[in-house]
Amino acid sequence: MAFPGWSATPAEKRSQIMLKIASMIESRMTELTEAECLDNGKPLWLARAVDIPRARDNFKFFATAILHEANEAHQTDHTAINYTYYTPVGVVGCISPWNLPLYLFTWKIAPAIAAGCCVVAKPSEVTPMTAYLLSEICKDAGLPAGVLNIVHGLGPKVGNAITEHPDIKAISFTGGTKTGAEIARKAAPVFKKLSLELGGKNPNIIFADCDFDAMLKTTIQSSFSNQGQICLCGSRIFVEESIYEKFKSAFVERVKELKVGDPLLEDTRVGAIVSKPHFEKILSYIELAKEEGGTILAGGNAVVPEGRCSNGYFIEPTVIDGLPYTCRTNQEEIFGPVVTITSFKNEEELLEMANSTMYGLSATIWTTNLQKAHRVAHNVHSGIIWINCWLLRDLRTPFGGMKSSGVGREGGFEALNFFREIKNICIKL
Ligand code: TXE
Repeated sequence: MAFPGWSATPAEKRSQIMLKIASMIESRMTELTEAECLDNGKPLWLARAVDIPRARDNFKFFATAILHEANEAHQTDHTAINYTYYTPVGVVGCISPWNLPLYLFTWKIAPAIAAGCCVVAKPSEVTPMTAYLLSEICKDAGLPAGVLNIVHGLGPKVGNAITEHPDIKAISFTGGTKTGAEIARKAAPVFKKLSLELGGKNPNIIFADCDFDAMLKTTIQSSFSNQGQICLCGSRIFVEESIYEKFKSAFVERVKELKVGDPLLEDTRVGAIVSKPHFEKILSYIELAKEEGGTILAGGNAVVPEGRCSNGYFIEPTVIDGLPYTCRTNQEEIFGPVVTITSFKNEEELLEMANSTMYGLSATIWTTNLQKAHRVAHNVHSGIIWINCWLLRDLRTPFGGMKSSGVGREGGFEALNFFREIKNICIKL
């Protein structure tokens, strides 16, 4: 019942409610930040600087986007005029993961409700707290009942029910590639629209002519932010042969300085791994790397911090070299504070290695040579390329991956249009 009402609500009114939600996220920033930190194990400062502000901005961005749209028209010589007409697809499902809980949950919900859809949304069962708080905020902001329906529960049960429900016309999912494949299998026979943001095994490509200090600083972040539990982390670092030794020693030295421990402490750089099964999975990959012949240059072990977090799941930031690019450690998504470093002789060899995985989400390229930067960017099989930066986000840009990293793009009008049916209307002149 909520759907026709919400889809018929003028864009300006939808926008006002969404802006109210954004400002209420802002006013409950401290509470949301603490909830995210306690639920997920990420450092408090990170939730404060990134996760919750971004959740607020997701609402702001899509709330204002719908006030500035224009439809396309195509003139067919002198015989006809076509115009494009958009309608919301109806009730949609949004399923999100645990690594950036409120950030990714709202990244899906905001464009869906902005487009005029009603949403059945499921946060990860591992990190439900901020989704619960969001439901309070939406009520207080005056979002009509039934527009956003947050359902908590396990993936195979609740997530699957959302995927299979015949009245849910589109699914926007972020999570593991295996789960994405399962959702695609269920959704395909009934032709549901699908947006799948899946895993990554992203190359971080470092040429000898890069700005070394800037590269080193950002490479620490792109390797270990959020304990490496971001699908965009650059977990495979490729370094041009002539600076390999210099990079290796400078990087390892910086990595060893990163403080692992209580996420509530301001000087913690690496917080807790999200869950015991995930902690065990990451450690098993470190063991695998050793079996595959890798050398652990830094980290490699679980950490037991003193005090409050002594029974938590902490892993040292880990750097491994000496592995072939084809081995499992270098091909499978570990999704933890573990990176490998590999040297390359030339662009040809680099591209062979960088493009060798089943994933194609993002890549980072470090060079001061503009032509080389563009050439490599064009030849790396990834949906998102950062040159001399990492995770510099503009919410208008298409966000998503190639190959097994997903289907479709989020962000900007791509996201709004995913939640719409697009109709062409042709008028004979
Ligand atoms: O994610 P799942 P998991 C990767 C990462 C990680 C792996 C598995 O490599 O180790 O995925 O993580 C819901 N039908 N990423 O198992 O299961 C689930 O409840 C419908 C990458 O924790 O994919 C949760 O809400 N839904 C990633 C969501 O899917 C189902 C972020 C994601 O959980 C379902 C997280 C089903 N059958 C993990 N089964 C990224 N791309 O950022 C589970 N779910």
